[in-house]
Amino acid sequence: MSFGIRYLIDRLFPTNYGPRVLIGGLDHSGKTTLLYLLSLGEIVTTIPSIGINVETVEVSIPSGKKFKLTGWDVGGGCAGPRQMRSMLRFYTPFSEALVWVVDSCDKGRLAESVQHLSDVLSDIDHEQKDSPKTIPVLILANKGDRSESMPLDDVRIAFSKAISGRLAAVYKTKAILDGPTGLPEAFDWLNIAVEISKSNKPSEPLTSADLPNARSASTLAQKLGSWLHRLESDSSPTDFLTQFEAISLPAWDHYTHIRLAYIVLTTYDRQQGKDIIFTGIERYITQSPETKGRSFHFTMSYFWIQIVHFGIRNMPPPPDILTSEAYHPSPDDLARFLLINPHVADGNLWSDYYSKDVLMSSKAKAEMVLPDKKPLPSLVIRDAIKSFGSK
Ligand SMILES: Nc1nc2c(ncn2[C@@H]2O[C@H](COP(=O)(O)OP(=O)(O)OP(=O)(O)O)[C@@H](O)[C@H]2O)c(=O)[nH]1
Ligand SMILES: [Mg+2]
Repeated sequence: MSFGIRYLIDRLFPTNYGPRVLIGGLDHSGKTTLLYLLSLGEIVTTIPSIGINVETVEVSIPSGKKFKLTGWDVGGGCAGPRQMRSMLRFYTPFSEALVWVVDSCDKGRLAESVQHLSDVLSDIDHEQKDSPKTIPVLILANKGDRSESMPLDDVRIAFSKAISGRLAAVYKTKAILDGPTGLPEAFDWLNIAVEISKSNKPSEPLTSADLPNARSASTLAQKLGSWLHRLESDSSPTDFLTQFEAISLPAWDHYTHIRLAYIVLTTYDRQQGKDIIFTGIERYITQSPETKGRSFHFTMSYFWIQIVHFGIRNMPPPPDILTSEAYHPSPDDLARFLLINPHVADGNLWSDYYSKDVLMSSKAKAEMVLPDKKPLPSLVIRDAIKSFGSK
């Protein structure tokens, strides 16, 4: 079986549920809050997003219509701007629009936000150098409810050069419940802009050859692409577990560890899954000739189990499933998991949480040691949504 990433994304996130809209912007600008305000009509308590929050939402626009879209909120908090830029670059060819969220109260970071958007747009131009620049860009000057927010014109002026010559607009928004949010007007514009841009889009579907190439793409985007390709021809989850049991997996690398954690944690509950992974990895390392010289690392294994566990919890149900309660990602859903949690392909993700000295200590190898840089995630946004019980 061979198919391009475009085909995969079209299958897993079909556009008959509305255009795919990427939501970017600096950390803490309000991307996740806005996405869930559109999705639930509620203000949820957010945490800095690690991966990507994907929700299909319907925005009531002033023309009386509903604009249905799938929002891809690319977290800027934990992965950092460099990763976010690479992720936006990876997903843009499959998206119909870019929403850029700005904290209009943070004058000190306005120039950074402008620079970051300019970088993202120049990446997009580079990726699409043979086709017109048609992706609409909606800039949301967010947090407009606060008295210290900058006037809309200041934000417009700051971004004017970055968006010059593009299909772009700047709107003021606020994630508040008592009063207008500015979102219907902003998305009314986006709805029209997407229609306009469609008429200019190349109609040829992209193939795997359209993936960012090895030289130009950043490491994380490259890895994600290569993992998705590898998965196409990989064994079934059942065969994979049999090979794991028989100490005969074709490789013992980061991809294999993540696939193992994903398959086991979607097959068994977390506690049972954790025990199976711990015991299995220790046995594998002791018995396999491929893992000679390696030793079992307790904290590292625990760290990845946690990250995969949270990634699974953060997976939205496919749009044709109405209640999130009924959705349990299956062991076959790894491609979907990876597209929403690309950060798991970053083998150095642990360094956001642990210093090298702490993680590589003999204590951390032998037993669970807590992170010294920042705590492991303890809640994902979808847990908060479930607590609303409104979906
Ligand atoms: N007053 C006010 N606060 C807001 C608004 N939008 C978001 N916030 C707050 O800003 C903080 C950050 O919001 P998030 O939605 O988590 O920001 P984010 O852009 O998703 O951040 P990362 O996931 O780190 O990239 C939260 O405390 C929100 O409650 C707004 O319009 N007004
Ligand atoms: Mg977020």
